[in-house]
Amino acid sequence: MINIMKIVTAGSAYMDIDAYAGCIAEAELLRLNGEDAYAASSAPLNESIPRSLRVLGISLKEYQQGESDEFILVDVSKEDFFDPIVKNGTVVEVIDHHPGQEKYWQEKIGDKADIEFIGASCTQIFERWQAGNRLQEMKPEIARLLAAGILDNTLNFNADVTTQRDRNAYATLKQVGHLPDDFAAQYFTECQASIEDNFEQAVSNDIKTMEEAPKLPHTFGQLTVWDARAFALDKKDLIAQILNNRNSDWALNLISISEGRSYLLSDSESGQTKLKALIGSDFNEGIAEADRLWLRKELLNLALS
Ligand SMILES: [Mn+2]
Repeated sequence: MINIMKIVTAGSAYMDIDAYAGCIAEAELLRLNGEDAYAASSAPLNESIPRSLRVLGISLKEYQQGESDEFILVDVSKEDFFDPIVKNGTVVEVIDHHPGQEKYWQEKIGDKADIEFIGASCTQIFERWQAGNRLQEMKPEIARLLAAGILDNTLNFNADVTTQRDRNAYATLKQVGHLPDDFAAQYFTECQASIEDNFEQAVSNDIKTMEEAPKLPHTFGQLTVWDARAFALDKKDLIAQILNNRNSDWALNLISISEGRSYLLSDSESGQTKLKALIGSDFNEGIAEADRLWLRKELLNLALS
């Protein structure tokens, strides 16, 4: 008899909290439903998974190749981005909230492709627990992980991808996990501390080149923190040093979640000129305070329109 093991995994570059929590919670749900399953990844964890969420006993396991491994992908649907462990078996299910690969997977695995454009994969996984009537069996630690994944991927419900489904999922998870009212502040404050602990790496992890959009600075970083006001002043020289090393035409979008606004950082003349032309923000000592929260991808859409 062949032993089928289901392995829940995500992308290869790094794991954020949406992928991490989604994989762990999906594997737990499969086990409750009587299947052999575990969550595994060979990717590094990023700073969206602070220490308090790396709880002993509720985490990823090391992948061990079995005789018949089936893979379930969470938070990723582009095959090029899959964790390399997926090569050891067959993909039986894809749960993702990034558009682009819906048709491909629909043709390949039919209704086992669950690709929807909502705020977080953790919302999709939560809804599976809800639909299967398993919420009363959800450990508070799992609820806490899923809630953090939704907060992170929706930027505390500020991002344009946020849907009512994400809000509903969070509201229920808050009860299941006995989360305090200021859980968002606690979570993002802890993430901000881990960014500061490993600052250069955190900046380098999210730098994109905007070759397709000449109206934008060529090299464009993005960093998300809870409260960016003091952070921007404190870190702007270090940020300039890191970005200037890549290209003299640069900027960084510093998202301040508690204020619901962005600060644009640049000491580059072309970077400042381009951003002023695009959104009318004036730079003062290398910092422009935007009147709203911008995602870099929204600035890209604006520059291309
Ligand atoms: Mn995600």
